[in-house]
Amino acid sequence: MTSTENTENQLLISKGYMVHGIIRRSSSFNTSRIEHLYQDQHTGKGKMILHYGDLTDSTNLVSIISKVNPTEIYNLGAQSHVKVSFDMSEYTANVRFYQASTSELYGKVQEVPQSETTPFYPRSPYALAKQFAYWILVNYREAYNMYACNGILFNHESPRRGPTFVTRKITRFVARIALGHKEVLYLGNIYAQRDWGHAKDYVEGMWLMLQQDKPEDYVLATGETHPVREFVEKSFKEINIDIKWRGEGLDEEGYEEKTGIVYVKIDPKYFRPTEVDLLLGNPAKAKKELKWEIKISFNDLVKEMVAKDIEYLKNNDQYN
Ligand code: GDR
Repeated sequence: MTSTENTENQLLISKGYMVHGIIRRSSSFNTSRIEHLYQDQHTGKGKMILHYGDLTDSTNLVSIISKVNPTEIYNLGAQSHVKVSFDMSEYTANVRFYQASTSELYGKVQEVPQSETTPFYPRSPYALAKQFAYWILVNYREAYNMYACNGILFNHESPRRGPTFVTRKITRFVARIALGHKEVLYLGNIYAQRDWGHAKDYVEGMWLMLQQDKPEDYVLATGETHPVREFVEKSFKEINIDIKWRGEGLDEEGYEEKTGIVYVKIDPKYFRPTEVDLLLGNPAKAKKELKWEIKISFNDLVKEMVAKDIEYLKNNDQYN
């Protein structure tokens, strides 16, 4: 479950949709981040139903789709077996399909800023699988005249981001420091640059894509890029620590000047064999055609993520 999936459900519910989600079976509970959405069912306000399923199980997917008969499908799964969803010909004429494509498709820098016309150069197995999904969607749109869109979304974050992604890893750590823990944060490539936006803005764009007269592919991005290092600095600023970096290159460490406490170290374990060095998107098409606008700035995103992590940590013993 991703931060977007979560925020998208909330947006759709607020627009009056009945949302059906697919979750994988697991031996432990893993729905804490959406509990507030579906628990309401018992009070009559429920607008979300979860079905057990898996994107790799086509029979199960076909059965859920037949039962639910949705008007819009948002495929945010990482293992994208888009094709399966199209194996029902009479149904495909009506459904509107959103495919979560990604700025990872741009991979090795070919052009900056990156737009809908920039060539792809995927640099990870994840991005390669996404490239397949991107093109199969275009192919089905052209072959069967389906209403299907690729949203090429640049990084979008929120306090619900999984803790292993770099933004949340940083803000959780900063919250721990704020509350007096003495620890070191280990990071990989702090020079990688990302075009980071707030998931709340991006889900609005995803929805807008499915409300147009004609299905097309759109880049959603802020048009600003920041190195990971800046995300670290800004997050520490939120708790009034002015990180100064020492050392050169990737072995550098951050420390708090007055006391000399080391907060950040580089661990090559987090380096990727092939890195995506620079992502900077050009959202001009979405702005013009969808009238999509970014409402939450980079600074406000950092502020919200740090504040929420401090709040979570204060209120949740298990989180320690
Ligand atoms: P990304 O997100 O790979 O851009 O994909 P992530 O937050 O994992 O990495 C961003 C950049 O930070 C660098 N980095 C680290 N990353 C992690 N996870 N942990 C670290 O300790 C660390 N140190 C430095 C990375 O090398 C990278 O350059 C996200 C995912 O949500 C994808 O699914 C989605 O498609 C894209 O965003 C858009």
